[in-house]
Amino acid sequence: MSIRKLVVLAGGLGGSRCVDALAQAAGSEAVTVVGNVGDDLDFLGLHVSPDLDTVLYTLAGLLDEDRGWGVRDETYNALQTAKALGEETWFTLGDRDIGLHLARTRLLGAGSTLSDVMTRLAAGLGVRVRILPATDDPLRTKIETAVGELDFQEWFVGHRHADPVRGVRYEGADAARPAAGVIEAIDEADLVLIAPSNPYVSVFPILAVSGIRDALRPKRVAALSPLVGGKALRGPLAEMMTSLGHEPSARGVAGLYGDLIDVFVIDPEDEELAVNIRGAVVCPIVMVEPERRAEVGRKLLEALA
Ligand code: FO1
Repeated sequence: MSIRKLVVLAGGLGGSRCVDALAQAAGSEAVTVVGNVGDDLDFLGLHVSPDLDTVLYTLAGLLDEDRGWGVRDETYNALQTAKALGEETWFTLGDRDIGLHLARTRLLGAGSTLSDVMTRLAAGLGVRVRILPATDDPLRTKIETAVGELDFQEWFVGHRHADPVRGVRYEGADAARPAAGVIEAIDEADLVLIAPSNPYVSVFPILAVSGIRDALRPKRVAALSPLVGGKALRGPLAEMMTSLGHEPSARGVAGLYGDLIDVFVIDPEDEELAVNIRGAVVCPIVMVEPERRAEVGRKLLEALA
């Protein structure tokens, strides 16, 4: 089967690297991203969409690859001024990044939807992959911990994701509708790929939007394991799985997706788990170095075709 149109459900750094790999292998026009907005926040009066922006900056070649978020070669003059004026600065926004948030916040205030804004920002940065938020409606991930329920970024950045997670909730999901174009893109796709992102805080907030899970049912859906050798390349997934009572392994993640997926791609390092995973495909999935991504993307498409 040839894969001409692909939808990627993506959040965070793992998601953006995967989108980059597939766009290099299949061509930018072949790929539509349906991105997580559960970790969006309003900070210093600006609307920040970290997961969508990580995808955008990665594809534009602007991402700070070492840090995994924000723009490389940043400066922080605006934030320092805000700090000197007594404003909150626990969430680090660089000057260039702030420029993007200023544009987004103004456009949203003038009545544009987040999906319209993302189309405009992508065009402005020369990105040809279509980046859609899962929803234009408010949806926020909430993390339940021993110290109470925290907003996602309060837990992730403010508390350095140190508090063990007791539960995760997607506030607003019941009322949230898919953004314009999301269901159509899924309907037209030859394959829907769930990126190697954290299921709880990147993928489930997308699937929580009414209509998206149902749209996936007739499709061929493949997921890439976000854990290799039981460890996430970045982020707290393994710890979250343990604290939520699941085995922190590729097999554990496949179990979380259950019969939503037809194929589960694991890294050769986890080959011995394949016999116990329904629809397991073994293929290299580590795509940290930008120069290796085209090859990883090509092998992945070959394995999934
Ligand atoms: N992550 C941090 O660990 N500390 C930060 O101060 C921080 C700021 C930030 C600003 C813009 C942006 O797009 C991302 C930012 N991130 C920061 C990353 C972000 O919290 C996470 O990448 C995601 O939300 C989790 O996928």
